[in-house]
Amino acid sequence: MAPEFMREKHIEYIQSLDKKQDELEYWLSEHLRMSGVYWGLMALDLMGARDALPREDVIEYVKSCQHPNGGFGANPGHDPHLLYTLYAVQILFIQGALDTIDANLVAKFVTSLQDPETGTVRGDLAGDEVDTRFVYAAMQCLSILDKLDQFDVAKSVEYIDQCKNYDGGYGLVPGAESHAGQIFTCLGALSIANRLDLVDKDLLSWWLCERQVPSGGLNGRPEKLPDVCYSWWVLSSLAILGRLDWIDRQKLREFILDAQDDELGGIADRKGDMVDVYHTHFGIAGLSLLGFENLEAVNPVYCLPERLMGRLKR
Ligand code: GRG
Repeated sequence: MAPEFMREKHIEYIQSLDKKQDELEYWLSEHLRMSGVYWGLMALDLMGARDALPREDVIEYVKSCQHPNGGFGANPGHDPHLLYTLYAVQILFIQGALDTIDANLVAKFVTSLQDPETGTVRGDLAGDEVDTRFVYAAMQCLSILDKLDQFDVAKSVEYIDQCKNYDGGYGLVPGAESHAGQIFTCLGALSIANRLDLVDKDLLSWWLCERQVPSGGLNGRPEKLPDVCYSWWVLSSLAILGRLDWIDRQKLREFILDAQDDELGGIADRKGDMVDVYHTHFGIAGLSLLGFENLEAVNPVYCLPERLMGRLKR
């Protein structure tokens, strides 16, 4: 039988993460700090413990990562990147502190990453890496800031449609293999654009529910190992398509609960592995989508608390 959900342990685990500055792991993950704050804050929020991190310190930290061009880096002094800009905006949104930044400046950074000819979006100004993750990140960011009108939504929707595969899924770029993470970002972007009509819903839902393996866990593509994080990438996609009941919810719940660490708290990719804040967040968000453990509801498109969605002007 799977263990109980270890709410108090998970809260303590997340609170402990910022106190490990004498450990190598803390510094090895320096380039991910902004993501860690978003994941930690979200997990706490869904557990109803949103005050477990000091609000003012969080806001001040996020603002200290902003570059004069409007974008945010993963840590103070790091180059700005679209993904950290999204996480920064999400954190400030959760904290009700969006009015402390210049939304137009952030939007200018984000829109400058879109290629007006192709609709592709780069992750940063220095590189030429394009990825469907970035289209989603740009659109969610601008949607929260109420600046989506500054972005060529139709052009990027056209690009996402080019990434659709014969199996109904979506990949990183046109012609790339379907992957659950990329499917989430494409469905998220299409949902923000109000263009879910372009999705082959039945075909894709079949592909998504076939991600459940006999252990109950979900993988990200055929023949791969299950991983707790796909309890988000796959499940949120099924939620967007209105097909959450196409998988065995109880078996997935047990798979997630089995991946908890009963000493340290936190959730790992699968049973017996080391926990981290990424899997802790996506495990809890997955349980929330499944409607278990008295968690706050999470919005499957924005990966933000559902109760705050009324603040969006969409
Ligand atoms: C606000 C929730 C949110 C997200 C922001 C960063 C991002 C936008 C989306 C990431 C989507 C994505 C591509 C997720 C997949 C991550 C992952 C586990 C990749 C692993 O890929 P492989 O090939 O692993 O290493 P598999 O499981 O296929 O063996």
